[in-house]
Amino acid sequence: MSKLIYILNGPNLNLLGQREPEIYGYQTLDDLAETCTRLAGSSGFTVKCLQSNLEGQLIDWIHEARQEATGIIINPGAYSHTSIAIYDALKAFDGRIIEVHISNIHKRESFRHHSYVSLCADGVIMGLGLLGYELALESMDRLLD
Ligand code: CA2
Repeated sequence: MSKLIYILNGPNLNLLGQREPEIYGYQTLDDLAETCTRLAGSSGFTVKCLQSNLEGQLIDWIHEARQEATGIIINPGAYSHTSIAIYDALKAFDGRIIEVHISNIHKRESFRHHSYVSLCADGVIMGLGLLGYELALESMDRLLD
């Protein structure tokens, strides 16, 4: 059976490629989904790429992943820094979790330096742009071997 990985993106990441390219680059969320789907296919994975601006929706998908997925790659956006609810939901997930940030959150404002999600992630990749998601998928492949 093919391993299913959820790739979850949080608030404002639907704007990728439309604003602030100096921080977030020129690629869109659709480009990202296409790259991840292709990369996953060559490793024998299936990916489900989802984005929401709503905290509750992200939590519902994490609960859904408990039944369906072997791993979660998540960029919780600004909820990384605020959401104990997303942290609690991820703690109830038994598979592997990799947190991705497009920017290096430690090089930015101090309110971005702490992430609740990092407390339950197996690994954190940041500052490498959208390449971070590709590296997360490769790492997931190795972690789930
Ligand atoms: O670096 C990251 O990936 C972040 O998770 C992005 C979040 C930010 O709040 C985190 O501190 C770090 C913001 C996402 C906003 O995405 C945009 C993309 C394009 C244009 C405008 C916003």
